[in-house]
Amino acid sequence: MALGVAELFHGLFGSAIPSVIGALGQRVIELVPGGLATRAIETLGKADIPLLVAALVCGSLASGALLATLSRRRPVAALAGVGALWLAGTAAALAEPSAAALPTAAALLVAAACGTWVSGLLLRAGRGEGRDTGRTMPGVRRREAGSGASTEVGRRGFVLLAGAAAAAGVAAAGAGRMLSSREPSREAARPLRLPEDRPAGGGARVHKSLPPPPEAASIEVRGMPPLITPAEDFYLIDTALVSPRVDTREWSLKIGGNVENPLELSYADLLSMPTREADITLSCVSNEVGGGLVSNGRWTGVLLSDVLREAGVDPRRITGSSSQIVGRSVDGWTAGFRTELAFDGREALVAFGLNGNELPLKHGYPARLVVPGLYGYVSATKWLSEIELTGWDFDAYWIQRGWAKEGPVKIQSRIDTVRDGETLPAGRIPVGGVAWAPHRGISRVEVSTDGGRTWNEARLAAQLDPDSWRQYLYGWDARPGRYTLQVRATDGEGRTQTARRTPPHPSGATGYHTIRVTVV
Ligand SMILES: Nc1nc2c(c(=O)[nH]1)N[C@H]1C(S)=C(S)[C@@H](COP(=O)(O)O)O[C@H]1N2
Ligand SMILES: [Mo]
Repeated sequence: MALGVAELFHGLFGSAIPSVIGALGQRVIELVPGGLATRAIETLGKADIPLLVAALVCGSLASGALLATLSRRRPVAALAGVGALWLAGTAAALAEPSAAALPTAAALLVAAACGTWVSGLLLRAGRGEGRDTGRTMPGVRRREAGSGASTEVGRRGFVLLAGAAAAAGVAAAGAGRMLSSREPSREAARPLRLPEDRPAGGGARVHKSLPPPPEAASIEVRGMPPLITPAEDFYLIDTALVSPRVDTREWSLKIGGNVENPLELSYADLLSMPTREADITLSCVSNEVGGGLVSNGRWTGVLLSDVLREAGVDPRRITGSSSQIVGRSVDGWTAGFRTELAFDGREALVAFGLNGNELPLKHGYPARLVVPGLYGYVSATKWLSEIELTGWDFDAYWIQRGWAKEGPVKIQSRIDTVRDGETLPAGRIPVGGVAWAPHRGISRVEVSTDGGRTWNEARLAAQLDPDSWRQYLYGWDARPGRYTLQVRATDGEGRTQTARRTPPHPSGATGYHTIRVTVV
């Protein structure tokens, strides 16, 4: 009941009164050691957050039950326990940057009071006070002298009351969730088409949009991932239990720290700058060899170097105290990389669009950073609120948790058209997939069908962009038997993937994607 009422308050008043479960979850995510957190992300995948929420709800219910049990003997201690729960919930909620202290504390007090009141009712019903005989609930001995009435009435009454209380609590929580998912920017949940490309406000707006990818850049074969990943299939990694909801009328992007001319751009300001589209493959450092934490997007945005120049950053005058670009999100997450990378010619973007639409909420609406060639954890700040130039000694979120300070994407390749453990009919088997070395491009992909003893040249699709992944295909004439398939790629600078297997921590996995198949 208390949780339900708390959720209802959150729904009614928005982020000023944060969701307690959400806030508790967020604190757990922050407090667990980095290694454990990433292990959880890797093993649980997208189930990690639902599981965390379920665990917190169960934990809360269990502590409620314990306190109710305690209250029959030691009501004062039980009340103190309720106070402690209230304090913990309030502390967790107040750690949310958006929380308003007094309303949050008061709302949670009301929630705790509701829960306590309902518990009191249930306990009295459970004892069957003043009505029935010795035993109303299994194991619960009534205090009053027996009157000989039916025990069933007490038990049924208790079950009814408990059911009603549970239903009311769930209804309150449900109403709260419904209310909070409506606000404030509905369109962000389902991204809109970006405005058509036209000069804004009479000014000469320069927009470089891309033609559709050439057909030669795609190989049509079953199991091949699309060249441009649809937004709804784009991999998803972040520490936000609930994606921050940003109202673009209130949002701004600050560019500060050690810059000549600190700036604050509104959403309209950002969109009125020269924009461009760029095809950039984004990948997560936690991706295992052969894993799915990599996608290719067609991003729309403003060059990060343009934004920095506006703020008076001169690439020839980068000093120790401006050697790192730190992106900070509305919810306080950070990522940082070397300032010179924004000026070395790569299309590092302050992106506000993905595949022709606004950024989806989960992928950073209204704006995020995308830097070709860098893993997301050092660069790709979603829900971007601030870009700060600072010294190299500042450690961003995942660096504090033990991941490598610099995160260049390691060259990787993956077999997609054939799966590990598959049984295939003899004949021509298309072995294909994607290879990526963002910003360096892919110059060669080879496939082995004998566990790496011999290698066969794969056919490459046209390179869409050196920042994008590249599709390959090898037509394998397979005879019956058991085979170990491997793939390896060479980047645009002639460097071939290493066979040495290393785990994702601390700087990205290496080794060849290896699968076993049976041909019959
Ligand atoms: N605000 C914020 N931005 C973030 C993260 C985050 O936790 N919070 N995670 C980063 C990581 S580790 C990766 S791999 C990419 C993933 O971006 P995507 O979810 O859009 O695929 O976002 C990056 N940006
Ligand atoms: Mo990541």
